[in-house]
Amino acid sequence: MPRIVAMNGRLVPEAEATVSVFDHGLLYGDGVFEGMRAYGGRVFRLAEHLDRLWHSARAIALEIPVTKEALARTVDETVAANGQPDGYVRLVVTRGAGTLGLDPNRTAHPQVIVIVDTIALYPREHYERGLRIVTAATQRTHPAALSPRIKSLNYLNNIMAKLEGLQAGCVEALMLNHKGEVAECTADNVFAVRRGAVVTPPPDAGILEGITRGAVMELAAAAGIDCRETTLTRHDLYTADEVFITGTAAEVVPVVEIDGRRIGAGVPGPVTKRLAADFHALVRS
Ligand code: PXG
Repeated sequence: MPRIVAMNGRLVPEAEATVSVFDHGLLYGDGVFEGMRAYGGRVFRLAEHLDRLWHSARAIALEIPVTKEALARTVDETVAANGQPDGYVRLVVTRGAGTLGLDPNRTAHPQVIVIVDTIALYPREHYERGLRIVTAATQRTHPAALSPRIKSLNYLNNIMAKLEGLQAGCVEALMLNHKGEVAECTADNVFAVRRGAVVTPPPDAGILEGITRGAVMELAAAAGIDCRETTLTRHDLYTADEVFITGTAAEVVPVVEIDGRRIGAGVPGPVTKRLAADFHALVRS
């Protein structure tokens, strides 16, 4: 069955879901996106994803030509049309087609696209045994160059780090900021557990404020686990009792080795397991 894609609110077969080669989303990565998940036909924290999409757009002075309410309805319609109650949902807003120069004022008609697809999950063993990751030499983009808080269509910074991870036989890579502090992974946020407390870098470390990250921080608080944003170095991760990463696609994944150092006991720890279980319960509630 061909996928159904929403192009500017209109549901069309994927073959008809096309954009112009003059679209600045293609030419310059000029646009924003969201990656979301549907569980049982409902998108997890849709309102938060829409808020983040609008903030990303605001930051690049892109006016999204629909209301949040209308886009939320289109998302629901697209999920339903694909008969995919548990799937991946991608929202994309491009700057629209224009001239071959950078000037965003010489573009028109931002394209608002909703794609529903199956979700590419990590193998089960990653959750059961934990991930090995490495630190990428590629630094996370300096916030003064391009804020990592913007989920823009230009993901080359993350892809450069992802390539390094893959070259080392890892599915994720740790990224440090321009100060050498822990920022995040290429498509996931990072947490450490030390002496029973959960810590994670603050937004000004140069990270995307993950929706999963926010949910896990709430779950920790609800479970009576101390959870704080704090600056972290690689040393803090190497010497942590537990490390885990969070993201829409990954959910909560234990990390048991970083740069060849075993983390804690080298197996998924109790706090990680508790928060992963609580997260599963939350998304399916
Ligand atoms: N950091 C970065 C740089 C991300 O891109 C996260 C953290 C986690 O945020 P959420 O809101 O998902 O908890 C992301 C999320 C994909 C894909 O297609 C990427 C993300 C999310 C979903 C799918 O690879 N990135």
